[in-house]
Amino acid sequence: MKVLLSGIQPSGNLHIGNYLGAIKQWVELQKSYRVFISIVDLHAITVPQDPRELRKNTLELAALLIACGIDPKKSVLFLQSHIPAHIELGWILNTLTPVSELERMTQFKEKKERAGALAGLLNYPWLQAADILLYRPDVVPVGEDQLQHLEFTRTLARKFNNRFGKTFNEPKALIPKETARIMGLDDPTKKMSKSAPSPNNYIGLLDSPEEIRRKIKIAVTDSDKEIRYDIKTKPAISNLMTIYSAFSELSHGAIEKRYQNKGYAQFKNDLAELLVKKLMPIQQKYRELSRGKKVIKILQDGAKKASLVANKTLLEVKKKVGLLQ
Ligand code: ATP
Ligand code: LTN
Repeated sequence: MKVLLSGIQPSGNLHIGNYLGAIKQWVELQKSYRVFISIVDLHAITVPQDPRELRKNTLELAALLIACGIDPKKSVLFLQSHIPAHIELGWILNTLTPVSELERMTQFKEKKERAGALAGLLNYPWLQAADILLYRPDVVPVGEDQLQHLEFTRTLARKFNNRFGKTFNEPKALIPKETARIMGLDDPTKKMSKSAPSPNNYIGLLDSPEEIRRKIKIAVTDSDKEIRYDIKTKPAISNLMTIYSAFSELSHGAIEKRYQNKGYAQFKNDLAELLVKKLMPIQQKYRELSRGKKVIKILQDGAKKASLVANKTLLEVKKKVGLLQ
């Protein structure tokens, strides 16, 4: 079976953009891939975190991923910090990494403005490369913003192979097309983001029905009243249609037909009810999971399974590099 690996930061407020752009694909691909999902808590601390919040967000994310359909029987869900091999391989890859390449990374340049140029932020990419290469995945589903980190990973794999003999494959990025960029409800020119200044920007997976209805009601629309998909001239309604389409499996054309000669109010009302209905089972499952110790147990099992694969790769790498066993 082919292998898929992805990572997600436990930064709280998971929204429908994260769900449609990432998690939904992972869930679907469980049918055809051996899936590894790493909650990258060591990456999260490259920007300041409140320890209590970090613990809460990590458990919340694990429970939400399971509630969304990541099945611990099929897939390996684990915390990055539970597998020391990530840091060990990361260190070895770090010794092959020119500082200039790290300084050139868009994410580093952007985040250092906000968080300051800490070494952890600069060194983020070689840890991500280790996250990936340890599991020898065929594909790595990521958002467009991560393409640079994936290219960096592939370059490191090639470099290591050239120097020490064929060890790693070069994994491919897998980018979802339609839902790759769900835009903000309050500003359709920018992507929906949990770090947006206002929570009206996004629908959180844990938002209550009242919040969902309120946020959709006040979502920005375009100047005319037509429900028509045109990303250039009608970016706001097109974004809402993409959300509608993703949750209903109706095409943009079918939605246009359904809402011909009906105004935005009817469309928005139906979209809100669709979201309430589709998020309800996820929220229910999440609440059940949050009550017991089941999530912790799943993460412990995940760590056991992940470490078997990771330690095997690490041992091979250490031998090749000349580290005495
Ligand atoms: P922030 O919004 O604070 O920058 P984020 O929401 O992008 O963070 P990440 O943890 O970086 O959160 O992303 C998790 C996954 O969700 C990634 O694969 C990312 O590409 C995807 N994703 C995030 N926002 C969107 C969006 N608006 N549309 C589609 N996919 C998204
Ligand atoms: N940098 C990624 C998260 C991430 C990741 C990974 C994704 C860390 N390690 C390994 C895929 C594979 C992000 O910010 N979305």
